[in-house]
Amino acid sequence: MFPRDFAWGAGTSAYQIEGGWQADGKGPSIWDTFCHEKGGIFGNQNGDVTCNSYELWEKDLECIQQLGLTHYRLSLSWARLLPDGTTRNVNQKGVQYYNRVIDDLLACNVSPMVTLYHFDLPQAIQNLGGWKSPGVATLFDSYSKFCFQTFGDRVKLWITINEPHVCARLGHEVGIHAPGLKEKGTAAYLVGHNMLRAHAMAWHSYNSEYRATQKGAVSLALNSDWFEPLDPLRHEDVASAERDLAFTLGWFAWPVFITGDYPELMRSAIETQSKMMGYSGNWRLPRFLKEDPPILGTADFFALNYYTSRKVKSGGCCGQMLSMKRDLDAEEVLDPSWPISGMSWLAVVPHGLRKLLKYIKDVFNNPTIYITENGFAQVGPLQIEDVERCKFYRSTISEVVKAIEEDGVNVRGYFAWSLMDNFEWADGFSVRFGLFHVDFSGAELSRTIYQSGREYSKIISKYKSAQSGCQGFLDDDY
Ligand code: PNW
Repeated sequence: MFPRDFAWGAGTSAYQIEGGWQADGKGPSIWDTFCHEKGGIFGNQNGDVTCNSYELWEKDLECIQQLGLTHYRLSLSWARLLPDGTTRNVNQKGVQYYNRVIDDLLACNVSPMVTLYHFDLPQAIQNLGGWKSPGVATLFDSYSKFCFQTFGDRVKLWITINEPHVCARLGHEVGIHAPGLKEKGTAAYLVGHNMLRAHAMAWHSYNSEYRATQKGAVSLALNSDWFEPLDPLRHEDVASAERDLAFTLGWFAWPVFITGDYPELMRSAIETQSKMMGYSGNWRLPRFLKEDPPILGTADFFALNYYTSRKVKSGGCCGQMLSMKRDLDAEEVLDPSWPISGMSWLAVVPHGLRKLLKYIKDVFNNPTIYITENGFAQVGPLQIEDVERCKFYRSTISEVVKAIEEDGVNVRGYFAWSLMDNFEWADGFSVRFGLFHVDFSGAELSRTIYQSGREYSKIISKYKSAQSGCQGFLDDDY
C-alpha cells in the first residue's frame, strides 16, 4: 500500500516543452546553440517552439488536472530567469512566467517539484568554460539562492541538478548532448565533479539560509539502470555489474550518501586503466579539496530516474584511448526475454526497478526515495490506444508496491515521464514519452490524452481512494 501522502506526479523539463527560446528577453542556452548548429539532432529539429508551454501553460495545467496528479515536476530555464547566467540581470518576464505556473498549480492543489538544472546551461556560462570550469559552482549557487529566495515560499521539493551522469557523459565524452564535446576519459569526470560541488553549495545555502523558514527538501536526481551479472556464477561478470553500478549510480550517490568521496571501485578501475595506458597516478578523477563544500549529507531524499536494465559481462573494451568506457571495462547486453519499447536502449524491465530500489535501501542507508522519472517511449506510427504503455505503467507500479510492502523500501513518490510528448534531445520529436499526445504538425499544438494517460489516472484515483479508506482498493487488479 502507498503511504497516505504519496506523491503521484508526472514530469517535464524547460527546454523540452517551453519553446519561446528568444521570448521576452530569455538568453540562449547550450541546447539552443547545439540544435542550431545543424547535424547533431534527428531531422535537424530543435526546441525553438516544441510544446510552446511558454504560451500554452493553461493547456498543460488542464492535462495535469485531467490526470488527477498530486505533484508536477518541472524545471526552470536558468537563461530565461538570468539571461547571462548571473544575478546581475534578472529577466522579470521569466520570473512572472514561473510565478504563474507555481501559483496555478497550488491553486489546483498540485504541489510543484522544481528542478533548477535540466541540461540547459546558459550559453554565456558555456563561453566561460561551462561545467568544466570550477567557477561554475559559484554561479550555480547564486542562481539557486535566487530561485529559493524567489519561489521557495511556495516550492517545497527541489532538485538541484538532473542526471549529472547524462550531462557529463553524453555532453562531454560522447558528444550527442549539448555542449557536444567528445573529450574522452577526462572531461566527464571533471564535469561530474563540478556538478557535485555546485549541488553541494546549493544544498548548504538552502540548509543555512532558507530551510528554517521555507521548510522544504533538496536533492539531486540520479539516473541508473539496474545492472546484474550475465552469469551470476562467473566472478568476472559479478564484478563487472558491481563496477557498472559504481560508475553510474555510485559516482554521485557515494559522495552524497555514504562517504563524501567517489566509490573506491571507481577510483581503482580508473587508476588501473590509466597505468595500462602508461599514465601514472590517478589524476583523471578529481579529489575533493578542503576548500570544497562538504559533499556528504547533501540530500534530503533520494531522487531516482529509472528507465531500464542491463545484463553485464566482463570485457568489451576497446580501442587505444583512455575513455570512460574503457575504465568501466564491462559489456552491457540485453536479455532476449525483455521486450523493447520504441527505443533500442529502452528494454522494458519493471522488476529491475524493484531490485534497484532494494539496492538503494540497502546500500545508501534506507533513504526516503522519490522515483522522479520513469517512462516508456513510442516510436513510429502514432497509437493513441497505446496498449503496451498501459501494461508498462501497470506492471511498473505493481513493482513499486512490492518494493514498499515486501522489501520495506521507503518510496514516497512516483513521477511518470512525461506529462506530454516533447523534444526528446538528440532524438528530436521522433520519440514520444507523453501521457498526452502533442500534435506538433498543427499550429495549435493540441494535447490529446493517450489511453496510457487514462490508465495512469485510473491507477492514481484507485490508490487515492484506497488511502482515504474507500472501497475501491478491494477489487484491485494492479
Ligand atoms: C532523461 N540516453 O534523459 C531525462 O531526464 C529526460 O529529459 C529525458 O526525456 C528522459 O530521460 C528520456 O530519455 C536521458 O540516451 C536522455 O541514454 C538520454 C539518455 C538517458 C536519459
